[in-house]
Amino acid sequence: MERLDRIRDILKTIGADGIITYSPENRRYLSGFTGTTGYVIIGKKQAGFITDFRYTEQAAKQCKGYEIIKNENPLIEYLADTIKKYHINNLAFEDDYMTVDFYERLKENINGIKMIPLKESSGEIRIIKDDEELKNIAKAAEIADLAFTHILDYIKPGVAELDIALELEYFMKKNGASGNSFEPIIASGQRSSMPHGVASDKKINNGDLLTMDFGCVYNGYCSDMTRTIVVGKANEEQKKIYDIVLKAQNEALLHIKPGVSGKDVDKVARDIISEAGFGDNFGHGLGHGVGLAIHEEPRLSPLGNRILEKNMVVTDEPGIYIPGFGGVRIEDLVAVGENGPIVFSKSPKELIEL
Ligand SMILES: [Mn+2]
Repeated sequence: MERLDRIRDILKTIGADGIITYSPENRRYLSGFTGTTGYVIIGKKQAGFITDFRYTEQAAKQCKGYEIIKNENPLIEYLADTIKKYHINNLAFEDDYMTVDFYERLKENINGIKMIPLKESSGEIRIIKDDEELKNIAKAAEIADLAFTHILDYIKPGVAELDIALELEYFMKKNGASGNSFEPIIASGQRSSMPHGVASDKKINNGDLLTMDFGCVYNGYCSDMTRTIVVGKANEEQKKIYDIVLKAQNEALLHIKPGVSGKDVDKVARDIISEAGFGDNFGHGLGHGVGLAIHEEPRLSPLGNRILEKNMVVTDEPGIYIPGFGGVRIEDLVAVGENGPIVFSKSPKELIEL
């Protein structure tokens, strides 16, 4: 199985010959298991899926190439036995997920076996998407696009941000999504200067900037998009800020291709915003990877050293936020194609005045 080969290659680079993983995303990615409890242990030749009686039948159907092991209590002994049975000497683990308590109990039960934190390698596991993953992400983006078109008819002065959030979620679920990929950010008027202003009971006023950042989950895969509109007629300052962000977003998009670092793409947008005089008002990274998790590798930010490769999926989402005035963010979801970006988000980006 391709994914098992890939993880074994990653393990080699950190001197490990096995791994225990149970974060929901890595568990699903490596085993195919969609339930909520289960432990993946991969050795040089074997792979095991340990779960309790509630899930053994499901695991047997979903986890191809895995030995299904039913655990009783104490769980930790079943894990330790499997690690020993697979002759793992250097066991990688998810240091960004495993609790200290779990780490200590496992270590106690596998004495002599070295435990190696995945650290940065953790982000490498799911960083390149296969065709099926790309299809799921594209579908999740398509549902979000439909929801955006739908919501434009719904928005009018007097409607609360929370109502917009609820309507988006309802619409996306009605159209095949299993849920939001995160709590929608619906920020209007002065609230739009808060990059992560989740929906409140504030009602939309005429003349408000309205930032909507949302996405859904389809077959386990996330989408993420942002559009900012003006409810009513935009004033000159709103238009000016919007145009700068749009220019930064479009220019950065053109630089999303194999061989370029996340940092370089971020710089393209950041330079445009800084030169326009708003460098201090763009206080977050340009984008992030998206897949089974809403935020994953690679990062497009001043710290993004990872070189982009074909079939990574990232967001391009510059913004300008001015306290007391409001904010603008525009975000597309994009796959890194062989020669440039493949943009999943199809919603228009010209300023919409409702
Ligand atoms: Mn995003």
